[in-house]
Amino acid sequence: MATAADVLQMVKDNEVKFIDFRFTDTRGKEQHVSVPVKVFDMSKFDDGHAFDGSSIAGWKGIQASDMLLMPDPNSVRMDPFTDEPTLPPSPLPDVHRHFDPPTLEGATKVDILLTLPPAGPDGKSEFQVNGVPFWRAKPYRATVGERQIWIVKNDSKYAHPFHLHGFFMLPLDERLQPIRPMAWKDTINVPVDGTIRFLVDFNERPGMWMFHCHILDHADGGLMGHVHLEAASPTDLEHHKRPSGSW
Ligand SMILES: [Cu+2]
Repeated sequence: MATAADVLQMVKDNEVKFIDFRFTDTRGKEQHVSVPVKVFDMSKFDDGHAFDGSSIAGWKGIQASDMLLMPDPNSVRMDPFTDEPTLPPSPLPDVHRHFDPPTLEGATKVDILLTLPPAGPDGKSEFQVNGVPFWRAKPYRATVGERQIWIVKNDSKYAHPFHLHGFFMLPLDERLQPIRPMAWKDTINVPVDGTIRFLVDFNERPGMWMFHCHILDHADGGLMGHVHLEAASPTDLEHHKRPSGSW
């Protein structure tokens, strides 16, 4: 538990020049107001910091928008992204989300080999996924409700941050057990001469989903692919409907 006194000590120790008060509005957008350190003292923790909330969506109009922001000493952090030493209260959660390990039994295995064959007589080279660059590849297939375990081996002399659209990936170890602590990943690096393994749960949203190396030159050079996720029943498609014109 940090106290107001701890915060003032932190200000002193780090020669902080500005305090950035941050809060999240009703719609989940982060808002902030910066003040020079000379107007920041113990009274801010008792009296709050007065500000005008009229510019915040969904809050009161200008005639009724005087508000008080009450700093929480427990949420204080040094801001690493400013030139001047700045204290923003921008807390990271201490407790991460818990989830039960998904069932791996019955998951379909998909082997992926990433290569960069030597350049041809024309001097051109292309990255390949299972022996073909993106422009000659057929989509990989899955059906809604299917779990797949992808084993992605890198035989090229470049690392490839592997990114899959639309679904998160659960990293697995050599025994195909979840790596602890478990985390759903958006991108997983495949090191040079390395292999990654992950579980993906294609549980909704049929359609064409892309995967690619997140080094965009590699993606452009052929290291991309598609997963054609087919609907298992008409209700899968219901879920996929969007208002026209939006994507
Ligand atoms: Cu790459």
